[in-house]
Amino acid sequence: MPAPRVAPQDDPGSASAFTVHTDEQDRAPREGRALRDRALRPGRNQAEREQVMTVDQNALILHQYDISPYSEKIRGALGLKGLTWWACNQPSIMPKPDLIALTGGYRRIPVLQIGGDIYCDSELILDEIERRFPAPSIFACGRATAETYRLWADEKLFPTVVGLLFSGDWDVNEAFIADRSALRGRPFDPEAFRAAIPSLTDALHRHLRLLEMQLENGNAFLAGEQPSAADLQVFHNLVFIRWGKGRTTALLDQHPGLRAWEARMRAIGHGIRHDIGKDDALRVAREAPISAAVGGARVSYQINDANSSPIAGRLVAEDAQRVSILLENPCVGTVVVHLPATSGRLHRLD
Ligand SMILES: N[C@@H](CCC(=O)N[C@@H](CS)C(=O)NCC(=O)O)C(=O)O
Repeated sequence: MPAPRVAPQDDPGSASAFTVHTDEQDRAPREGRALRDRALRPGRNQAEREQVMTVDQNALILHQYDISPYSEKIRGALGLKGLTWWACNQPSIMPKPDLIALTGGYRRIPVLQIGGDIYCDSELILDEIERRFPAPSIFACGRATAETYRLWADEKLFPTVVGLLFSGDWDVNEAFIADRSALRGRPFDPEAFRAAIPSLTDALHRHLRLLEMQLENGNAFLAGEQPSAADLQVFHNLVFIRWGKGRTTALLDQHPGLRAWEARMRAIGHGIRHDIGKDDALRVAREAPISAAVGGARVSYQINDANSSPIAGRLVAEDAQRVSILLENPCVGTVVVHLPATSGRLHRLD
């Protein structure tokens, strides 16, 4: 595993001054806006948010968008650890030239940038945040418990929520449908979701009932008295439901046993959020010191998504969890992209 890049804190050349700005085009639904507002520290106002902030090579820059459930998972982890971070808003559909410049081809959200290290995928991001900021641990629940919740949430709960929301409980346009169809390699079809509403509704109630039962033992959180990755793996799905137009929220509200847990999760917040523009995030990458040795084997990594282009560069490190590839391009200089080992295939070109 490559050592994290740590720029000397007292090196003035490693810091850049940026104006912190908010996303003026507020397209998030009302609940999304409320969620984002909760990310602000109590007492902070627009004027304070627009003050000139210093973003250095150690800054946590989360490439995200506000109504992205997987970004919400990471925002919760940042909150749980009480971290300060910068949100760099990216488009929710292709093209995403600035993100692709950083990742070499990975187009999903969230992506965490720390200087010139680029971490793709929420699981890899959780691991890296835990490694760099071990206390309080988000894995007090145990890694196996966290992974079990992740598998269940990603494979059962999330597809059910997507089906219900995109059956007409969320505004989508043709461009979004075309983008998600290309990503999946099969039609993203609101009509098919509509036809499945009865079975999706049954499934959602079953899933939510399981969560209620888990909380019936009196624990404040899913795996005990402390919030952990088990909660983070699930909670963003309920937040996603509440961003919808109301029909799926009405189903969620039939499970009052979840309300107190939702309130406890919301109270964790998102840490201390600032905003950073895309050009400034790219500049942070360009100015970052290069920590990995240049000159590993030439490789390309093909992400499993249907329409992703191969990520080509030099292999820096590889283990069961991640593949790290050194990339070079004029927009970002030299960066190391860390990809989940199980989300694609590595090809050696030499
Ligand atoms: N396995 C990925 C899934 C991430 C994901 O699918 N994110 C959604 C947004 S919440 C996405 O990227 N959708 C396509 C897009 O935004 O371009 C992770 O855990 O990070």
